[in-house]
Amino acid sequence: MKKILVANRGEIAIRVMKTAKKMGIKTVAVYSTADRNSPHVRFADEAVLIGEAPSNQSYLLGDKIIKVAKRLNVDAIHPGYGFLSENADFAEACEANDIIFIGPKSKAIKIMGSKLAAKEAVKHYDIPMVPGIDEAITDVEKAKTIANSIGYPILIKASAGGGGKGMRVVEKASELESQMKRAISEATSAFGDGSVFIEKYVNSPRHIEIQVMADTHGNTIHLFERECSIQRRHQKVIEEAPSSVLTAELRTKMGEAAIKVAQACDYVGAGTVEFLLDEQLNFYFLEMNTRLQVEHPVTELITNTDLVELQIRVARGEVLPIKQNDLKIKGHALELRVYAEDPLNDFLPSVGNLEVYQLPKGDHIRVDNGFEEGMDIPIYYDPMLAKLITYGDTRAEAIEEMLNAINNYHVEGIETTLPFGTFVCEHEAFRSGNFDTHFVKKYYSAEKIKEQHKEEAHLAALIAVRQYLEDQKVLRVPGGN
Ligand code: MV4
Repeated sequence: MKKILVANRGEIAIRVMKTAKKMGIKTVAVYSTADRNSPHVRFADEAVLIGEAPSNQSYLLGDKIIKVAKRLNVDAIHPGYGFLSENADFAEACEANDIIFIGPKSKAIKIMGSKLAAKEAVKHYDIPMVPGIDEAITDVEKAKTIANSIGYPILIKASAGGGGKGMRVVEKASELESQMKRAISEATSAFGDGSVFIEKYVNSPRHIEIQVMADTHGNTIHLFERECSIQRRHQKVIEEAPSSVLTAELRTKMGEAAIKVAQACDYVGAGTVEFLLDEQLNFYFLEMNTRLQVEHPVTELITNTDLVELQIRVARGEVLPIKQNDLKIKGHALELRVYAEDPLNDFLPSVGNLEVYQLPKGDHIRVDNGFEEGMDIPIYYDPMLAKLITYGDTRAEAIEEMLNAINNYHVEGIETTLPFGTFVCEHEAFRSGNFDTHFVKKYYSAEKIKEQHKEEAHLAALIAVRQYLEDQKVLRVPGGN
């Protein structure tokens, strides 16, 4: 494998290219007209313009990307996350053109892309699942019978949905019929598939996911868990590894369950198995993501692994160089997703120019960054600028490192989620580990950030006055003795 095309942009494109370069593999970038001056274009050995700014005219054009790959004699394509990373047809098209798709086979992508097909695949492996029905429901009376048997509140979920899209909570029987009809019509228009199913609603769950890695020689390992409960409208904002609530025994059980889920779909490569953890520490299989996830760096830091290197080795047909017993958790890692969004304006995208953009530096700081000072923020794509990752021997140290790193991350010209990171890391519920997926709804408001800004301004004023008085003291000396 001499040359890899990275079919992505921003921080993940650069991150993948860094590992490829480390392995002596040439890299090809593809870019849209909006990304002409993006760092990932300059970082690659070769770069090809593939279309106009909108994703469906550029980064989603699988056929055009494959044409570029063939023309440049590319051996493999790494899809990153988002875009074509979970597109089974693209994975198949790569293989049909003798280009290695650095990811799972299309069969696994198809199975795990449907929540119902995923449940069907894993149910023979004795994996704990939320009580409910594991087939598409169209008949309201049948739905009512099932809902009564599992007890309200229930969740209606779209089989083709994901990331919270197509989910509706139903508190009582009288709401079921109208909510089901809405769920089916929404799923049909959003996903082209109106299949919905019912689950018992797990109150105050934590979102725990297990990283798995499988080679083509029958070896599947897990690389422990990530806690992703700090979410805003199903968008993860802070992730960490390990979770502050998992016991060693629970970690082993969830790791083994995740490996079985991967085996259930003959998985190859890097994948993530998502679970819900309830207040009694029961875990339930939710879904499997068949891609390298945004938050993978926290796993890399506590296991001292390079997951992209493992992906490339597996794609080259190598036996996994790591055995399960080789893996140990060391320390604690925290990731803050730095979005160009305004926490004081309902996290709406903040467009503009990165007039100042200076990254924090330090032994315990990693910034997977996709932007440079002076760049404009394109409006066409996910507004994530970078991922700020910090490491400590303990969770408390990782949190302190994060607070310091945020203070040394200087951005002017746009608003970002950095102040939100400070709010979370200073909050007692987060610091104590006593939180769930309702943290943001429960504790956050824009007022909290405004209070934070006031305190910072007050502190800055005090420092300025003290400095002024110090200077005055020095200035008074010439007249005195
Ligand atoms: C659930 C749940 C509670 N009960 N299913 C969210 C998106 C996808 N990963 C599945 N998700 C959930 N499924 C049952 N039966 C809670 C979540 C969930 C969540 C729900 C609302 C708000 C934020 C959430 C974050 C993670 C998981």
